[in-house]
Amino acid sequence: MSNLNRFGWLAAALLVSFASYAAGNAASNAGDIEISGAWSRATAPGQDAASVDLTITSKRAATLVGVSSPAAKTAELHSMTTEDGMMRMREVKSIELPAGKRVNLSESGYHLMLNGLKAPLKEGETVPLTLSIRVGKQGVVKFETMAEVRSLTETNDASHEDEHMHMHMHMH
Ligand SMILES: [Cu+2]
Repeated sequence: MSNLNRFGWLAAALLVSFASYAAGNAASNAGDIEISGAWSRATAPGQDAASVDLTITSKRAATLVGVSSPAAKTAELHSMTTEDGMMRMREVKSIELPAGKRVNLSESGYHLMLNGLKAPLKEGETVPLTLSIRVGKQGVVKFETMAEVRSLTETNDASHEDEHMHMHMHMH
């Protein structure tokens, strides 16, 4: 991706951040939600989908109900389970965020899925994400965060083999 594109994204993300900051203030307790550590792995040649992991802590019970990114045609909430020794992932409508509990998506068996990437993800870039979170009866509030793109060989605590299968499934 060219630098121009990257700066374009950043500028767009900043504008959206201001907009959602204002929206966040309107919903009085939006500041009670903390989103951190978003990251994705650089894509392999031909790979046009990527999974994103991040951590959300909400002071009050909340529900993650959606995600979008200007970097992808569509984005979904996914669960990943092992069935008969095969890693399977499927779209889920929501992910619960219990009050005061630090929820790391991948540790909980979830991830965000970016489908139809508009450009390959390269190490060192950042990918803007908009999370839709329902907080109590206040309705859905949008939160901005940036996912850091790490090297293709980056692993988290999941085994490398699992990650490989994960990636492989998305390429088919
Ligand atoms: Cu997935």
